[in-house]
Amino acid sequence: MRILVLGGDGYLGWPTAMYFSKLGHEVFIVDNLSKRYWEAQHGVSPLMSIPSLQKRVRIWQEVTEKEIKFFIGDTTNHRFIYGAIERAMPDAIIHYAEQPSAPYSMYNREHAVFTQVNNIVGTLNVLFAMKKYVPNAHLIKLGTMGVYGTPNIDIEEGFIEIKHKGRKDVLPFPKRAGSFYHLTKVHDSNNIEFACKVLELGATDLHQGPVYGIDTDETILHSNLVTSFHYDEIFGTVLNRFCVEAAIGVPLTVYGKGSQTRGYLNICDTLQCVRIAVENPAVLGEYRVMNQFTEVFSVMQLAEIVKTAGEKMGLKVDIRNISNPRVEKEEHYYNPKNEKFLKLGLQPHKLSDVLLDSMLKRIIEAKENIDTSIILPSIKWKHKVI
Ligand code: USQ
Repeated sequence: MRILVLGGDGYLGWPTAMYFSKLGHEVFIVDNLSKRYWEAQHGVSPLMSIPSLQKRVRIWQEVTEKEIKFFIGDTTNHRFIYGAIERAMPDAIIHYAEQPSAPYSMYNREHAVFTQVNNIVGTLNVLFAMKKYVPNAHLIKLGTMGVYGTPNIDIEEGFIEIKHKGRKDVLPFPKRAGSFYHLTKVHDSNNIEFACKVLELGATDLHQGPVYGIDTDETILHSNLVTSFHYDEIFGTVLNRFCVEAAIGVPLTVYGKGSQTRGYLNICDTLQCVRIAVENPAVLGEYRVMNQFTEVFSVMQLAEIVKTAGEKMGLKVDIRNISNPRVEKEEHYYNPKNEKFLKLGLQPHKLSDVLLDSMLKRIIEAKENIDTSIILPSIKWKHKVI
């Protein structure tokens, strides 16, 4: 198949591009390299430095003899994305090309507005470009479990049957996102569902939980094929941060009570889920939602797991409850469903000591790169209006 990965320079996009290339598909990347700019803007950088996209693609070709083509440009520029899609003529478009950080979107007014315009306008342009050049292609859009919030009922996969005053209907599951970033995914979902109906496109909206992990089968083929692993307060997801904190002897930063609960998954399972979605496409006119996570943990449970794994390796690991910079429920019911991927054959990589051992070892090897000043949270949800 011809596969276009939007956001193919990022933490998940780059491993996805290599994964599909290795499977024998013809892979194209679109990226505007803005993640590298946002990092510079806030003085943070990934644990392992990332070569230019040009160099990564060249090394990939040297190692595997497979070519990944790329277009540098911005999805919010409709002329650019129309041109890229016309040239790539993809059968499937895997869309990660959004500002992915909740704290970034909560930094100030300008970051909130930027995140919403960037994510929502970019996705709209992709939908119209699909209709114009590849109306039969399948859009696989990376969304977030965070769109649902933490309701006091089970979380279904996108839709719920509601009975009201003697009548019933299947309606979108109520959304209650927890940041201006998470809200972009709510708005994207509404736009995509509507576009599927009126433009007769086929799309799968993947509501993904926080991802953890450093390596995939492809990133380990060469030191320069590593992905953009963050541990800072802006781009680092919680388990990745805890592993870095454990490796350098900084107390694990549990926000608030730590009973906040989410559905997590290994980076290798992101690739597996996206492949399953590509191989089982939505039909034209269909908007489909699949919840993408494998295991549910509270933040404190994650901290305890990292502490146990770290101590087995001789590290001294402390857990510290720090004042929660976010506005989020700390004690809540959480029972999300993830049956669709399991039914389609997902084989989860569960969080085990083996994985944490290898992650911790990898982090310890790169220890001299760690900047301890970017770990503690400074971005507050309840900031002063600017
Ligand atoms: N947390 C801590 N300590 C930390 C960092 C985070 O206790 O040092 C807590 C947060 O308060 C939150 C939970 O851990 O309750 C998850 O936070 P996170 O930073 O790992 O995840 P989040 O900000 O929700 O965003 C990440 C990705 C985003 C994706 C989302 C999926 O950055 O792109 O959409 O996970 S979900 O969380 O299901 O919405």
